[in-house]
Amino acid sequence: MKTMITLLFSALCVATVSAQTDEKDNAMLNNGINFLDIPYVAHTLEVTDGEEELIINCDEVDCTTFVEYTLAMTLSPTEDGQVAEGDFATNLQKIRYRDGKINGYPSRLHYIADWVNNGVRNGFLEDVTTAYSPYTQKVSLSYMSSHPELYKQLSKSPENVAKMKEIEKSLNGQEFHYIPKDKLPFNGLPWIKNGDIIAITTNTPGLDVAHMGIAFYVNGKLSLLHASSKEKKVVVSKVALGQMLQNNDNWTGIRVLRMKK
Ligand code: 2YP
Repeated sequence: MKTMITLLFSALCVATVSAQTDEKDNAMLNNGINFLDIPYVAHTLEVTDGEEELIINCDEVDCTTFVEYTLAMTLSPTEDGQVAEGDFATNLQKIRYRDGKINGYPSRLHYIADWVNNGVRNGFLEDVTTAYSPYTQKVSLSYMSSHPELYKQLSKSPENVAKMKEIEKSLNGQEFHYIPKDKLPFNGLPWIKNGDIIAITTNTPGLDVAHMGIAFYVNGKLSLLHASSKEKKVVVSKVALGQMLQNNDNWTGIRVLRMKK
């Protein structure tokens, strides 16, 4: 399979890690903070009409690509705190594609349940929720195969829809641990750390996760550093993550994932 790499490298993808928080050692958070005010743009991975390829565009992000670029940067440090460009692309491909192999649109990890399984399987993510929260949800995915019109590569390819159906089927029935929204204090929990990846679970039929971001304690409040579709850029939430969940009837809780070196 041709695995062309389209590098829309912007300086940001390889920006140095500037310690902007009191957590000098928290590279995930520091790298994420470098994205503040970067515009929120949807569908930046759907810009090519041909074969699926690795797109790198750190100048326009959505909630998922923001987390992916931040994670890829943090997995690719050089000794002097720079980001190694080659490693960045390699690690991004490992994060975004099943077992790091690009093989058409369905090989991209569209559902976060699949994206988390892949990170755990390949040793660069751990699901810390499992150890600390007894609450579980069963995966029941059908959103993409039942809304092909919302996805360019599905609306014109019954073959891709069929492949997405198989992927949904392979994931369905799996259980994951989460924190229900009414169990998440606004000042957070001792085991949720700055820089942790937050996946917000949803009751939208056929979907597991509706939004993603990075944990950031601000004045003792667990806030969310995220690419906001409302504010059209990367921001630190003004309200606590717990309040964000209360404000959205379709949001049911959170999964907490942590980068593993
Ligand atoms: C993902 O949506 C897409 C991927 O196809 C895409 O829509 C799905 C099931 N997957 O490669 C990826 C990057 O663009 O985005 C995300 C979307 O959140 C958006 C981007 C956001 O809040 O900014 C992930 O799935 C994370 O939460 C859900 C959400 N999708 C929907 O709510 C349909």
